[in-house]
Amino acid sequence: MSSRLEAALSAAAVLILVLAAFALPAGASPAGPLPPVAAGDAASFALYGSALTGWGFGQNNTSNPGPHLFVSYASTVQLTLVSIDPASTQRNWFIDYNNNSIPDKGEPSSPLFWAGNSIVWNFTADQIGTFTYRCKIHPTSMEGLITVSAPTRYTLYGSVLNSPGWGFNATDIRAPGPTLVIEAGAPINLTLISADGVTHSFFIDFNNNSARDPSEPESPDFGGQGYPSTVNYTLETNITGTYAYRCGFHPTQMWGMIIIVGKGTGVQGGYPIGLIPGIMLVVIVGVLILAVTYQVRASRAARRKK
Ligand SMILES: [Cu+2]
Repeated sequence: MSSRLEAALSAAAVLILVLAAFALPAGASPAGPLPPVAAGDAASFALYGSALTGWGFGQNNTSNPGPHLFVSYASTVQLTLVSIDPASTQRNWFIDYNNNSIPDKGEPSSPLFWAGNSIVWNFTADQIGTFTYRCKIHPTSMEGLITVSAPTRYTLYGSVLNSPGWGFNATDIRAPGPTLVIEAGAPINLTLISADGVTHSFFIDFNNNSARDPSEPESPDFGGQGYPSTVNYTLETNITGTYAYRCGFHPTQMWGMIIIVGKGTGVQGGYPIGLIPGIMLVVIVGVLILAVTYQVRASRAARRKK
């Protein structure tokens, strides 16, 4: 390999590394399903199903599409599923995250039920967004919408003594603390409690420099002398992505991750390529094309010399 090509390739590698380092801490979109968070609310619905008339909350008010269901992310949803058609025909209820009309791995899907065999079945709402629910046997004549929203309130206990970190309760404080999932542009009620009597604060470290910057949302101080041990803080941001949250006083000991999803965009079928990874992709492909062109020209020139 010629030394000029080597130099070009190492410059390209350095450029890619710099771009990667710049892109990853801030704004990188998480891939795949969201991580587990502590279960929040519970919701329960009785759904009556018919292959002829669709879904409904009662056996005399079914329709297709059926009723729009609203639940919270990470909540346990209990469905009582009742078939109102003749006994022989079987029904199922599933959330069609990728909208391909069949239950896939990772999509909540109930056991079969039929007239005389109603079931009570639980699932965890583990994707944020609005999706179609269906019967797998009658995917188009028995469907409806379900909206899974991010939580709008969290209670967080913070401590730097003993086991430093954050937790949803005083006996489970750790670092990293629990992953929070919130929706951009929505006010989030945070109840922040000092579990060790020391002064703490909560902020989102958008640029991941472990310091609270003026542009980063931060709660009032809580705990310690002169401060309330509990504060209620309304967090609101329009910035989406995955970031660290930290204590302003103990940023490296007390931290966790927060995922801020776009309003109403959901995460159906995974995340789109973000702006920064997209730019990186274009740069990488461009550099590869340049390197190949250079190599071809260099080898042609070498052949001509011979
Ligand atoms: Cu602290």
